[in-house]
Amino acid sequence: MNLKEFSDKLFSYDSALIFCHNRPDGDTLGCGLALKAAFAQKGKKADIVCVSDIPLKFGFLLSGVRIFKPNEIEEKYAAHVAVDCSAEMMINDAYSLFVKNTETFNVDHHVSNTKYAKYNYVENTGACCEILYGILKYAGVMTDKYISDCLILGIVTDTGNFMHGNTTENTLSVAGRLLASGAALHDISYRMFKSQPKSRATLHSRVMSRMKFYENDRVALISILKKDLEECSATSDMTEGFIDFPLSVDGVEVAVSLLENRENSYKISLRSKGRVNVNEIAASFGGGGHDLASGCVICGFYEDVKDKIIRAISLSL
Ligand SMILES: [Mn+2]
Repeated sequence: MNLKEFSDKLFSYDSALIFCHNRPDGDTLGCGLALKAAFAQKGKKADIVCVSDIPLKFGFLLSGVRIFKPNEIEEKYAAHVAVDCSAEMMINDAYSLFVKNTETFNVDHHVSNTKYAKYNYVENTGACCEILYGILKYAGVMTDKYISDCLILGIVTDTGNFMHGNTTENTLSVAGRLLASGAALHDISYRMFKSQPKSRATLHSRVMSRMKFYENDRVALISILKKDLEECSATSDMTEGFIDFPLSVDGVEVAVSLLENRENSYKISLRSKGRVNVNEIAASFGGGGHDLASGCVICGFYEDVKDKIIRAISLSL
């Protein structure tokens, strides 16, 4: 199915329930909010569901939009659409709701996508919002200021403000067209990259002061434990972007972040400068993502989890 066919099919339905991934980022939310607004523009109904709470920093774009939890969904929607979700596990507990409808759509930019829907559109772009821009264009949706803001949010966050290697000519071309239609690029970049609450700054300095190096300083590891969050009055969503700091260290090839999400369960994030394919490493633990940025969950005691992931990385160095 090409992009136009996917767009035609998606917009042939009168209502949609949009699924954003757990621990939502700017890309999944940007896609979700833009698609909901696009449906509204066509006189159709769409709602957004997400298992996680929405980080405060995205509040400025919600403008009264309610993001539902799976158990709050009572209505039936003609189609179910997952945005920026590479696998069933990213929709998490909402997956059982997702598959209650036979008309399921999956639009994503992760190479590891498991094509879990009836209609799948996966393309290796910088942000899923880049793909969504094309879908909305084919559907004849006008990219007004609000939709442009939503889409540029996903693009700036997933490309690290156009600094990651996933920034392509298409990324900049879509971003340019969004700017032309009113996207507040500077304001949104500033909110995402140049401002933070005190609790995050406190957590950041604490976590970075304990950074550890392995494999002749080619691997840098940070850990965020439950008690760190509690003692800094911070929430786990605030750790987004932390991994950029260990990766920035000269000589480091792979950065690892261990986030304690439950007792004896750690959410692992991996970033590579290019030599190591961290998608393969994450996949060996049942996770996935991109070659340069991926993640997985490993259960066990902290020291065991740390040893397992460091050993897996050392085999790829
Ligand atoms: Mn994304």
